[in-house]
This record gives sequence, structure tokens and C-alpha cells, in this order.
Amino acid sequence: MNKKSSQDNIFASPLSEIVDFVFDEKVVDVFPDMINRSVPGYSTIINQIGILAQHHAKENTYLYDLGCSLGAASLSMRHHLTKDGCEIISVDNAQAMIDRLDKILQRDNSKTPVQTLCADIQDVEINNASVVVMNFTLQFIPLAERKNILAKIFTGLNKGGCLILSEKLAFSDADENEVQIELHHAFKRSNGYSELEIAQKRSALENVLIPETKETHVQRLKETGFSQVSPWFQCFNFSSFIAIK
Ligand code: GEK
Repeated sequence: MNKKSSQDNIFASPLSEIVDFVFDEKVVDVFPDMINRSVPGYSTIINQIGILAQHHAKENTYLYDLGCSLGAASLSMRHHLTKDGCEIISVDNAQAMIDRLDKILQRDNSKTPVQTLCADIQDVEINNASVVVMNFTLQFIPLAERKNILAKIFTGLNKGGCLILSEKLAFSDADENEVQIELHHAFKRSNGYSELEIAQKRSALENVLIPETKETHVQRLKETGFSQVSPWFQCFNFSSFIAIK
């Protein structure tokens, strides 16, 4: 049985200084609670990633989960896969995440092998891929590097393979942006976060998580060469796209 994740209280008390958010041991301890209470539709997206992967995976190919954290998307794919000869490669540059994921995987005995890698996405080779997942990871990559990473993923995908890209969104219309942010905060409040927690977390993420608009994502994916780009999920300012090579 997986250890029940602890409740996220990281920003519950007033902090004298808000430093940039990092994925350290403290975050790892509360991560499942944090992401479920912070990202509208997270569990739906995770489940559908399994279904999308099952549909798009081809025999004897790799499936990549880039910025895997505790491997929720990797495990969803692993539990849905029916094709032979597939292997999942789960990558994160936070050692604390990978160490915990290794423990989680020891307790999961599904047949598809999972290889974990503590590395920066920019240094990882993508080869013979039928599915690549970036579930809320590209948003943490510096803006100037996003295009190159997508190009590398495109090159490593086999024809017909897919990229599943989930992101927090910004909106070009300032009023719409405000409304969507307010709805997201209402979602967090309804999940028990206080105004202080919401405000302090927002400050900690300000320089670290840079959202872009849906139009920017779609255009860049098309420019990268993906022949079909479809937003398949949206709840408030959180969205997921599937892009087919
Ligand atoms: C999930 N996908 O549960 N290279 C590798 N990993 C990175 C990099 C990088 N350059 N930058 C950030 N990360 C997961 C959730 S969380 C999203 C993804 C969130 C990693 C970082 O260490 C963290 O584990 C993850 O990307 C982002 O489906 O917390 O909002």
C-alpha cells in the first residue's frame, strides 16, 4: 500500500521572505495533496493520459514522462498499456522526486518496465517514442528554451506518435485572465487553502512558473511540425493538448 501523502501546509504560516519555489524534500512529502488541491482536473487528466497512451502506444517503443514528479502519469500509462515491448522512461531533475518515485515503483508490479532518470529534460535524448508526456512541466522551463525542447521531442517521436502537453494558461485578454485566476483561487479556497497560502504560493511561483496562452502553445506546436494539435481538456486556466506527429 502506498503511504498516504501528508497535507500540504507549506505556505500556511506567514513567511518573512518568500523565496522561489523549489521541488525539494518538503514538497515531495506533500506533493500528491498539493497538486490535487491546486490543479483543477488533475486526477481526470492523469486518468485520461493512461487512456491516450494506451491508444497511441506502439509495440517496442518508448513512452516518456518528462517532469514526472512522483510518476502519476507514468503509472497511469503503465496501468493502461496493453502493447508488448513498451518501456516507460520517467525523467525529473529533482533528486528527491526520483528517490521517492523509485520507492513507489517498488510497490507496483505491472509488467511494463519503468526506467527513472534524474536529469534535466534538456539533456535527455528522445528516441523511438510513440508517446511523450509533459504534464505541467514545460511551464517551468525558461521561455527561450521551450522551442528547442519541443523540436527535440518532435524529432524523437515516430510518425503517428503523440505529445501530451498539459499547462497552466495565461489569457491575452486581461479581463478574462483576471476571471480565470480568480476562479482558480476559488477552486483552491474550496479545497481548504487560506488566502495567505494562496498569496504566498503565488509569489513563490511568480518567477518560476511562466504560463503562456493557448494560442502560443498551438502555434508553436504547429511550427514545430506537429500535423494535428488539439486541446482536449480545459478547466479554468489549466489545459491539456495532444499533438500528433
Ligand atoms: C505529474 N508531471 O504529477 N527537467 C526535468 N524536470 C523538471 C525540469 C527540468 N528542466 N523543470 C521542472 N521539472 C507531474 C507533475 S510538476 C508540476 C509535474 C507542478 C520537474 C520538477 O522537478 C517537478 O517535479 C515537475 O517538473 C513539475 O503528472 O508541480 O505544478
